[in-house]
Amino acid sequence: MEGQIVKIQSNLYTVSWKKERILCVLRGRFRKQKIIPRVGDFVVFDQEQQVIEEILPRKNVFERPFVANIDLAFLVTSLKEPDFVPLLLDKLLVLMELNEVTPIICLTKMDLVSEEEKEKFQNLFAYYASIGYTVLENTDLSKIKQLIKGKTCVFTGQTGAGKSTLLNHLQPEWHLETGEISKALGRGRHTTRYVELFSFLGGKLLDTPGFSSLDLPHDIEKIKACFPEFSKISCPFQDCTHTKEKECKIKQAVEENTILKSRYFSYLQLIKEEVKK
Ligand SMILES: Nc1nc2c(ncn2[C@@H]2O[C@H](COP(=O)(O)OP(=O)(O)O)[C@@H](O)[C@H]2O)c(=O)[nH]1
Ligand SMILES: [Mg+2]
Ligand SMILES: [Zn+2]
Repeated sequence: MEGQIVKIQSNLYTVSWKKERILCVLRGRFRKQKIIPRVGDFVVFDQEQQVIEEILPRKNVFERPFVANIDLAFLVTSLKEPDFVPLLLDKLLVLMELNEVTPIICLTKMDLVSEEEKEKFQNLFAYYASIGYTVLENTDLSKIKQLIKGKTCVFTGQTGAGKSTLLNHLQPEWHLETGEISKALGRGRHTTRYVELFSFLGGKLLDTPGFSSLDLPHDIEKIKACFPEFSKISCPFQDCTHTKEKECKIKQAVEENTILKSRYFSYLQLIKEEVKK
């Protein structure tokens, strides 16, 4: 049988298979192979003996949270309260791009934005759409539900961005706490809770407050490759860092507003942090 690990508690592994959850242990040979099973791992298991026999190849792994095989990440992005921070979004996009996770930009609090700002945001996110990202609003519930089916998903974003509110709209019986007070409680709880995948609208949902930037790429070439708009413009220099080089076509595109300035700024921040390491 093939299933997916949805929960790990000391040496007990909960494997999800069809609609069942089967509590398993590991066979001894895993310890020799030095494979540490993670939540999200697809495994071959023996249903009768309740033993995991093999871990199947992974699509991706993250260190914090310690999980594998994430397909979709809903980047819950608030426009107001808290204000939109382009760098935060761009960092998450790079992280997902690098790990072959499909990011879905999910905007919240559009209703708090003035008409004038709304136009600004619409232009801004039209840019993200033009470079290949899916952009939705938290009111697009049916689209979000369609995307989730059959996928291992994560909802991530700043505290207060509206993650719990959105999850409650998607799955009203969950009654997740929202707002100021629950935030403080939530944080405390998360530090002690196990990572777990929940069955969710025909997919799986990872319950985690966020990703660590420890998982960001460790070289400039890799970061460059995570900015899809760069690949559309051929810079004359093969290993151009798009920073100090004269006649760099990327810098020129930023000047001409073909590349969004905030995106370029995020790129600079990311490579600067890389150089410091
Ligand atoms: N006006 C408005 N408020 C929202 C929206 N989404 C969430 N909120 C509010 O923002 C606050 C924080 O939301 P919550 O879901 O707890 O955020 P979380 O920390 O990301 O889980 C709550 O008071 C919600 O009612 C939205 O689209 N518009
Ligand atoms: Mg919450
Ligand atoms: Zn360049």
